[in-house]
Amino acid sequence: MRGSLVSKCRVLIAVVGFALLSPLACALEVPEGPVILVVSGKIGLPNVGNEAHFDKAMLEALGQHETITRTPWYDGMTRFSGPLGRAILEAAGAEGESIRVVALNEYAATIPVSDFENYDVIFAMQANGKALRVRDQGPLFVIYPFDTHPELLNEEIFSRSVWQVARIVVE
Ligand SMILES: Nc1nc2c(c(=O)[nH]1)N[C@H]1C(S)=C(S)[C@@H](COP(=O)(O)O)O[C@H]1N2
Ligand SMILES: [Mo]
Repeated sequence: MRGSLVSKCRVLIAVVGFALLSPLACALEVPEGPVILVVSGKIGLPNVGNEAHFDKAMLEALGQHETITRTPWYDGMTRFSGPLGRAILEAAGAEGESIRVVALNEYAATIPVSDFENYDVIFAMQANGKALRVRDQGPLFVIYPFDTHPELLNEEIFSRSVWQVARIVVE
């Protein structure tokens, strides 16, 4: 079982009690299933070459955050779930100020890392309990909490709402 990769590594650090070992102990495990998301650029915790690769189970292990909101792309209230952007960045050891989020069709948007600190922005894997397939704008869709933060309802944030996300480059 994968369980929580982060908590396992925390326990190991606590037992070993040796801060120098922590980067080693926290390294991401290698994906077993199809790779859904590749994080590259300024990262400190790569698992495949100098990139951090995530399969579905690894993204699920980061914790699933629920955002219930209206969006310009779905009818009415929709319940999205997926890992928080900041959980992904933390797991990859991201060290940059902004990220370039690239879609399967090569559409890309730059998102300041501060968005992930100021808001619970998720990389949604599900909508209303159903996995987002590529034909439903999956496998990952950047979802901001629009209903609880109406200041997000603007064209700049819409342009950061990338669907069919495949890659993140930390800049
Ligand atoms: N993958 C992907 N995500 C994307 C886009 C795109 O072309 N491809 N367009 C962006 C832009 S510029 C906006 S304003 C919003 C809304 O796009 P829509 O009005 O075509 O639905 O989605 C964003 N996310
Ligand atoms: Mo746009």
